[in-house]
Amino acid sequence: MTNVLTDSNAKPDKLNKFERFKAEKDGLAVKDELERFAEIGWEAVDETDLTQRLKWLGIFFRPVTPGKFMLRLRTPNGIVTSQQMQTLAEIVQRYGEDGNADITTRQNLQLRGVLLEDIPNIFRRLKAVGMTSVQSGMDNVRNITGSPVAGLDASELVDTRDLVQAVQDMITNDGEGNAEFTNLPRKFNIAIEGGRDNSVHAEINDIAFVPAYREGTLGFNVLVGGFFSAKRCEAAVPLDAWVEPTVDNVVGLCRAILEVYRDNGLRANRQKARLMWLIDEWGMEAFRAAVEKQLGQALFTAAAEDEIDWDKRDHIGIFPQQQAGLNFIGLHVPIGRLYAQDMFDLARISEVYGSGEIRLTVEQNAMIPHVPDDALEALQQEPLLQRFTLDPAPLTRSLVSCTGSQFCNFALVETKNRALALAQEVEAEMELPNSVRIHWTGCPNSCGQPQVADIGFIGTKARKDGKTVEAVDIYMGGKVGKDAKLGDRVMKSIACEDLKPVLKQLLTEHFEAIAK
Ligand code: SRM
Ligand code: SF4
Repeated sequence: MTNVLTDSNAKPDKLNKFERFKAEKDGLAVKDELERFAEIGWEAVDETDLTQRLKWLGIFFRPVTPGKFMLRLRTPNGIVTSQQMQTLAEIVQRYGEDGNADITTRQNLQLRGVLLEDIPNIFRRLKAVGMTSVQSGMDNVRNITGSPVAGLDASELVDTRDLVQAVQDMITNDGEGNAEFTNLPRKFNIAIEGGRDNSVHAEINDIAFVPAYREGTLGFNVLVGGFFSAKRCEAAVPLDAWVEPTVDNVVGLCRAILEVYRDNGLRANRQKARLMWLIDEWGMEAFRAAVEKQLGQALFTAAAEDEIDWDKRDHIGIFPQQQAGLNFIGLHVPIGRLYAQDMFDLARISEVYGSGEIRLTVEQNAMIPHVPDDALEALQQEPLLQRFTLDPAPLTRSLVSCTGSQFCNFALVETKNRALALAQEVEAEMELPNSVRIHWTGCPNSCGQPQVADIGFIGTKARKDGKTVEAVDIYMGGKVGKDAKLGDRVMKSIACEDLKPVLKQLLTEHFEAIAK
């Protein structure tokens, strides 16, 4: 059943404005109007279609750069072929200085500078290379993350690639758009981890599958309800369920949970519409029972322990694969920003040295898999690897940043450029024995995941010398990998212009940094 609002909060007079415009016209409906929009130009498009419904197709109007749109793709499990990367490079190249792409914290790509008049042609080109941007924004399931070394890592437990693709295909109707799941109460995140190091940050997803043995059989324990929002951040909690790692089981459970959420999720207050709020209201037992009912069968109870027992790896550098003689190469992409030439180079390098495949990570980096031992030396001489290095300095190495004020109208501060400049300045002045994971996010929406970082910065505003200045709240204590834990706020409203000495002190006190 589609778009049925059954919760007590969903009486028409109580619906929030997003629910009202969705009820008037489904977001996906703009798919049939793209040619017309392209003809009339963005200024003439109905405001709700322009600023909201187009996001159902991944097309984001940017108030900061009106007329230059952001296009958010879907890259299931963070896998992109060289042909796809080449096509994306050609698309952004057309936009000159406005054109670029960001690797996102969901192992995904967003293109910048896109003109609405070009969208029909861009969509034809994406389809020709097997890509889609459908349902990547607003009240939809976002890019589904999976282990970035799936099928490569000798120590992997489950290869997540087919599972992630199958879940995406179910949700998006093979990329064509699926009206069954285009009116969720809010955004929704799914992650499938196949390794021991929790490389997808399972705990911050609405549904997470983590490897676990039950009575000697390998499968997944299932966590639900993890999310970040401006008002509340929660790690996912056990559903007390275990599934076999097959497409039918994983897709079936995702479908059942999504249907329960779609039909019962809270729709009155948009700040309380994520899955965890429904779980809170019902209690886990009732939620689990509803999922079982929707599934039409009982769930296995969870395995006592999961198999996440390693520290998180960042996959930067050269690593032997499970296939003898082959390696995966993790490139550090500073703050995840790619320009057209970088994308052409990645496509070419992956073909010349690898198998024509590129992987993306939630740390906003790229990987080239399937590089034979005897190609390693030549690959390391490539000019791109002088910038996307295999051995970055300890702060830039683990730096993650959301979009910030350059393109995002929610932003309270500039993030990406500032993050990189500060990390490089501090690295020039201090010795650090280990990499320190610093995450920047431009506002409390937390797209840059500051709560999972060793040191997280959340953009805010502060008063200094009678003026309003860009500032950050500082979070610390985020732990990733085994026993993942969210960090807490340790300082408030530090003006960005005063941040360097504060960061240096934190690095000295907590991370054994010493002055050079
Ligand atoms: Fe996000 C909204 C960027 C990952 C929580 N996020 C936005 C928007 C769409 C706001 C807007 O319209 O401008 C940002 C687009 C800016 C732009 O032009 O790029 C935006 N979010 C991003 C990205 C690009 C950050 C990045 O630089 O990597 C990430 C895209 C992921 C993707 O490929 O789909 C991104 N956002 C996240 C994450 C991290 C994650 O998923 O692991 C979170 C926290 C986890 C979560 O959702 O539970 C996140 N974004 C939000 C929220 C707060 C959600 C909430 O429940 O309140 C918003 C605001 C909203 O939805 O109302 C938001
Ligand atoms: Fe924009 Fe805020 Fe998300 Fe950064 S955290 S991308 S500033 S919404």
